[in-house]
Formats: sequence, C-alpha cells, structure tokens
Amino acid sequence: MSLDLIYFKACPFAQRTLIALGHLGLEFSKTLINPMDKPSWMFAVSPSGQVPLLKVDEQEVLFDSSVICEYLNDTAQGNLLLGDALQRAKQRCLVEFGGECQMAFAGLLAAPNEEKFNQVKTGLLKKLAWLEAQVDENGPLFAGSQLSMVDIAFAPLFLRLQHLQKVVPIFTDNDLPKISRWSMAVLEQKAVQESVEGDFSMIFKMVVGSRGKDGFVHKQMNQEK
Ligand SMILES: N[C@@H](CCC(=O)N[C@@H](CS)C(=O)NCC(=O)O)C(=O)O
Repeated sequence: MSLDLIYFKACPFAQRTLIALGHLGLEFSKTLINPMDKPSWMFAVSPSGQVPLLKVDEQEVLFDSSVICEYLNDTAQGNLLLGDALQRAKQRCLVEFGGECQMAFAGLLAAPNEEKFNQVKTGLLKKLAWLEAQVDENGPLFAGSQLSMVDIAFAPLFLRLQHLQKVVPIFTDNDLPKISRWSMAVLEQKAVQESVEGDFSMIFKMVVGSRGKDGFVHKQMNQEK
C-alpha cells in the first residue's frame, strides 16, 4: 500500500496526520503544496480546497484530518481510539472540539486590535476551561500514559499556544493546571516533535506575518525585537 500526504507546511490539521503517521510507524511520502498557489488538480479531489489530503495507492483520496487519522489507525491496527463504542465516540467528540479550539486560536492571530484579541481570547479560554475538566487527573496524557487520538488532535494547538504565549500571555499553569501539564507531555512526544519540519518559531512567525499581518499579535511580535 502507498500513502502520500498532501499538505501545507504550517497547517495544524496536516500536523495531526503527520503525528499519526509517525506514531503508527507507517511509511509514506509527502507532497508539499503552496497555499497561495494551489494546483488545479487539488480541487478535483478536495471539495473544500483544503489540506490535509491522503492519497492511497495513487487512486483514492481522503480528506479531513480526523478521518485520515482514523483511517491510518485502522490501517496500522493502532490503538489511538480507546475503549468501547461510547468511549470512542466521546474521543471523536473531543477531536471535533479540538478543531473548534484551533479555529478560535486562528482568530487570535487574525485579531486586528487588542480589543478583538481579548474578545477572542475570552472565547478560547471558555473552551479550554471546559476541556480542563475532561483531562485525566493523573495524566500525563489526556487519558493516561498512552498516546490517543485526543492527544494528537490537540498537539498542534498546544505547540502554537506555546509559541504565542512567548509573545502574549494567554493563561498560566495555575489557571489551567491539567491542560498545562498535559500539553507539556504531548509536546515531549517523539512523534509530535518529529512532525515539525525545521524551526517552528520561524514557521509561527511566518504564519503570524501572513494570517495576522498588522494585527495585534503581529505588532506585539515586532515590538519584541
Ligand atoms: N476540518 C479540516 C480543516 C482543514 C483546514 O482548515 N485546512 C486549512 C489549512 S490549515 C486549509 O487547507 N486552508 C486552505 C483554504 O481553506 O483555502 C481538517 O480537519 O482537515
């Protein structure tokens, strides 16, 4: 079987699939796309024109990171989804929620001024406060010691929050102790570290400079220099 991942370098959803591929030990190739210059063939296989896409055996194409991660898990007979049908469904709910949190994070970068930034931040913190209550008491990962689909779903957000917090504080360890501990454990995972190509601080700067050009975060970042 051949697997080709079609992705943008800075895409958090593509990063989820890279983590799953690495963790599950599957062999794959990668096709890097420039988001500013998408090839026309992409629209034939991706109705939304989004990445990640997974080409299987050079024929079938799957889209949506959560679907791709589940397919990879099934293919490798992995155990990224744990427990009975209801427990697995609950993990899928959290994966979906991870996407919502990621979109809220994108809103922070895009905020044109401090007022809008604080408004979006309040929304994100509300989501994270709900999430805090769902995290395993002992950790270190979401549901204990084993990496799961929920860890993979949130890993890209945790990485981006870590970099954003160097520029603008969002929350402290005391505000969200379980998420803080969980995110540290997730970012220490080998598959998470290997999912980043090159220096992520440079990638993050590039994203802020394009997605959030002249916005609040961009200005704060430039003031830092
Ligand atoms: N729900 C999708 C979201 C994917 C997504 O938002 N991808 C972004 C890049 S991070 C994209 O392709 N954006 C390009 C566009 O919308 O034109 C998933 O989980 O795969």
